[in-house]
Amino acid sequence: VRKPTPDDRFSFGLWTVGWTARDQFGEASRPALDPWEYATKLAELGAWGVTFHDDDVVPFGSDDATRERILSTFKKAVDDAGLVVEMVTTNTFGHPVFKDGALTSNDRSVRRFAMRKVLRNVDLAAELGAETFVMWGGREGSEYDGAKDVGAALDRYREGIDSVAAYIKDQGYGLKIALEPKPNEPRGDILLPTVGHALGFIAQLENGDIVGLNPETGHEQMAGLNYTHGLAQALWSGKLFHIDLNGQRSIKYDQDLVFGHGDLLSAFFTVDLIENGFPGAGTDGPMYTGPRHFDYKPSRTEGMDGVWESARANMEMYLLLAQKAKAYRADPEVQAALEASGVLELSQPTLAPGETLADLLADRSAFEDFDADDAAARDFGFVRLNQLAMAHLVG
Ligand code: 3MF
Ligand code: MG
Ligand code: MG
Ligand code: MG
Repeated sequence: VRKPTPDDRFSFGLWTVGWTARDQFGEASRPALDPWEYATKLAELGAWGVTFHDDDVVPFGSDDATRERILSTFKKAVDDAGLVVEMVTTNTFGHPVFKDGALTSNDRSVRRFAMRKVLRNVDLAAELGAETFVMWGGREGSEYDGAKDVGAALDRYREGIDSVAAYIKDQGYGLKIALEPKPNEPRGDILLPTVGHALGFIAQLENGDIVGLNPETGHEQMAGLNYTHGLAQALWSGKLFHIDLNGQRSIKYDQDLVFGHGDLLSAFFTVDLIENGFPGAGTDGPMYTGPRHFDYKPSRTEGMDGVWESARANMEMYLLLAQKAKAYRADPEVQAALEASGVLELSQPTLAPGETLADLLADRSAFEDFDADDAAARDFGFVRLNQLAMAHLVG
């Protein structure tokens, strides 16, 4: 497969390659480089963009002068490397002050501090020309059902997100907010655990027009859900603003494997959706137009060579799958199988153009004379269709 280029719009969180592999059970297994060193190396590998949490670049609690100095070094390195900062996010989970949450902490002073930390970072995102402001509420949640008034927490979450969105509008920034759902880890239960919960929440916002989603592969899969379906519903809702691609193998801790190194078949259909759109609508239908962003962790077993190799692997996996998904859609046998299986028929409205419910009620062929047993005898041919996908994938 060809080498990635900036036209592919691959981007990486600095915290991905920058993870020194300290975990719950052990110390770091790799050195920490300066943030700009990661950025420069990612550009060499063919990435187009980088993303970061405030604290990934400027250590928590730095004074203003230090912050300015670090940020100007960072900006220069990013510019020199020809990289785009497409997304900025705020760390509202690392410092112990956020141990019971940020925007939904039971402690009001913490909520006010969190709001200030986020707003300051919105200014930075706008200054750097980012398009998306991701908000992952990692500590918004609880371990004990009695420890959180979920109704009040959702009120405060709504207050927080609506305030940030209002600020973006008031300042005239061209930013959109993307909420990132996750079911658990680090909290026992995190608020807005899945794409569906987050979509329901966004519908309750006053400034929900600039609030959408940043679904992560592994997060949906940790909830036992189908990531591609989650992306599809977000896309259908006009809310797929950003994506965190990675790999997860079943319901367990957040593995953050290389994209495609988890559920490969699911990754194939993820890329098929992103690159080719809904089968019945194709590129005329809703399309994801944002960056191909990776949020993964180089495994703790890897040294720095392995870090760069794993970064490269994410992009290679995506390009390989994109190539295969294109061939899959272009294959006449696949098109015939899609036709035969009714996948394309599903795009046809159930009522005919101009047909009213009264017409349907009067249509005896739809009910009174409908032969349910005959219709039940249909063979949808989904297994054959899936086997064609498999053959393209592994062939
Ligand atoms: C945790 C995550 C986060 C978010 C990030 C927001 C540290 O599981 O996925 O990464 O992606 O905070 O962009
Ligand atoms: Mg993850
Ligand atoms: Mg994650
Ligand atoms: Mg993520």
